[in-house]
Amino acid sequence: MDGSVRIQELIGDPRGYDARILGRAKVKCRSDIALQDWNVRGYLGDQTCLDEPEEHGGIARVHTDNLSVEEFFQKFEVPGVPLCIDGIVQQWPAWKNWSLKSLHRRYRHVKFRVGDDDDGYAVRIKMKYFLRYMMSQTDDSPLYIFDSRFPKIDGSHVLLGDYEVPKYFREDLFHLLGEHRRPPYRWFLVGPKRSGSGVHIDPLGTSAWNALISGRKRWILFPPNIPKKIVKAKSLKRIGEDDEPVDYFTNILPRLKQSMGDALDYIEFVQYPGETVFIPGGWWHAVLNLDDTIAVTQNFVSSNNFRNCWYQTRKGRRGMARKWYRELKSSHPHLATVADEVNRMHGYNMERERERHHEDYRRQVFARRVKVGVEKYRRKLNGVDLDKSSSSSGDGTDSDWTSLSENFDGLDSDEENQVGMTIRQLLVHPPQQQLDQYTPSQNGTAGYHARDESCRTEHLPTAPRVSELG
Ligand SMILES: O=C(O)CCC(=O)C(=O)O
Ligand SMILES: [Fe+2]
Repeated sequence: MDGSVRIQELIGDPRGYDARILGRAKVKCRSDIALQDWNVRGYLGDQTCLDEPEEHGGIARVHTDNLSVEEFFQKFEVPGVPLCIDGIVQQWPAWKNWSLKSLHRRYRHVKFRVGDDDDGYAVRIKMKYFLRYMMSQTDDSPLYIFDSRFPKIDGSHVLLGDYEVPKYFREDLFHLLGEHRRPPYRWFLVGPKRSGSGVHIDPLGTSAWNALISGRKRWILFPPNIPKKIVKAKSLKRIGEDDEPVDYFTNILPRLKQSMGDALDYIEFVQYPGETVFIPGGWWHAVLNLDDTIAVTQNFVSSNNFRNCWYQTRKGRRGMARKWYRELKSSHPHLATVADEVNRMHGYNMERERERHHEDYRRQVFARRVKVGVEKYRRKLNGVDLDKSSSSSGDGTDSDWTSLSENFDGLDSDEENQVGMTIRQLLVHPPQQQLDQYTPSQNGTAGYHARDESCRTEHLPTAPRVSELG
C-alpha cells in the first residue's frame, strides 16, 4: 500500500482541497451537526479509540487453501457460524489495483456515494476530493464511501472486474429477479479511520461476505437470538454522546460488556488486509475502521438461508416477493415449495393478499384521479385553462366533465363512474372544504417521490368514498 506521504504528494496539498465541496457533502449527510462540530468530541486526539481490542468469542480463522466449499457449507454456512478466511483477496486484481494511488489515477473524476441526505438521496463527491479528505480529516466520525453503483469507466465496470465472488458464496437466489429488480447487494467501501457501520442485521435475512484489501477493521458480532434492545444499548448512551460507530465501540460497548458480564454472548476480532469475513444471516454486527480501509462486500441468499430470506422479503417487499416466487417456481420448484410451507405456517395466502393489495392500490389510484380532477377544476375556476384543446367553460357543465374524465383511463368502468360521480358532485356543488381537502402537495405529484418506489403508495391519501364527498 502507498505511504500517506507519497499519496499526499501525488494528490496535492490537503490544505488546498476544496473545503466547500466537503462542507456541502457533510451538511447534506448530517444536517444535525454544525460543520465546526465534526471533530468536537476529540476522537482525533484519543488514539485509544483505534486500539485493537482483545479478541473474544473465538472467531474461526482459516486459509482458503484449507477450506473446501463442502467443508464451508457443513461447518459454517449450515450452522450459521461466522468465519474469517485468508488468501482469497490476494488472488484478485483488486489486491494490486485498489491502492489509494491507483484509485486516484483511475477514478479521480468519478463521483462516489458518501452518504444520504435527509430526503434519502445519495450524496456523491469525486474520488479526488474524498482521497484528499481521507488523508487530512480530523473528524470524529468521518464520511465513508459506501457505494453500490460500481460506476463505469470508459464504458466498462472496471471495479467489478477487479474481484470475483469467492467460491463459497456463489449461490445467489436474488439473481433470479434480474439486475434491475433485485435489491442492492454489493458495495465498494473506502473508509477513513474512525468511520464504520453501526450495529445492525443485514436486510431481508441475507448473509454477507466482506473482503478487505487494505487497512484493519474492528468487528463485533452478536448471535441472532440477542435482542435488539441489548445490542443497541440505547439506555447506556449518555447525554451528548452520538450514535456513531466510534461512540459505540469506544463508550457504549465497554459499558454493555461491563453491565452484562459473562451473560453477553459476542465475538470480537480484528480483520486484517487480505481477509474475508463471513457474516451469517441474522447476526448483529458493527464495524469500526481502525485505519483507512478499502473493501468490497456482498449480500446473498442461498438455499441455506432461503427460508428466512423468503419470510423477510414477503413481509417487507411484497411485490418483489411475488415475482421472486414465480421465478423460483419455474427454476427452483423445491424452494417454491419451501416458500409455500413458510406461508402456510403463518397462515399467509399469497393470492388473497395480492387481491387485497390490488384493491388498496385501486383505491389509491381512485384518490389520485379525483385529486387531479379537482385540481383541474380549481384552475379553471381561477381562469387558468391549461388544456388548450378543451372546450370546457369551467362552469360545471358536462363539457367540463368530458375534459376532466380524459384522465381516468386505467380504471374499470365501475371505478370510472365512481370517480365521475365524485367529480360531478364537486363540479355542481364545490364545497370549499372539499376542495381544500384536495390541496395538492407542493410539487403537485400527490406526495410521489420520484426516486423511491415505496413512497408511491405510502404517501398517497386513502381513497375517499363517494358518500364522504357528497
Ligand atoms: O463497514 C463495514 O465494513 C461493514 C459493512 C456492513 O456491515 C454492511 O454493508 O452491511
Ligand atoms: Fe452489515
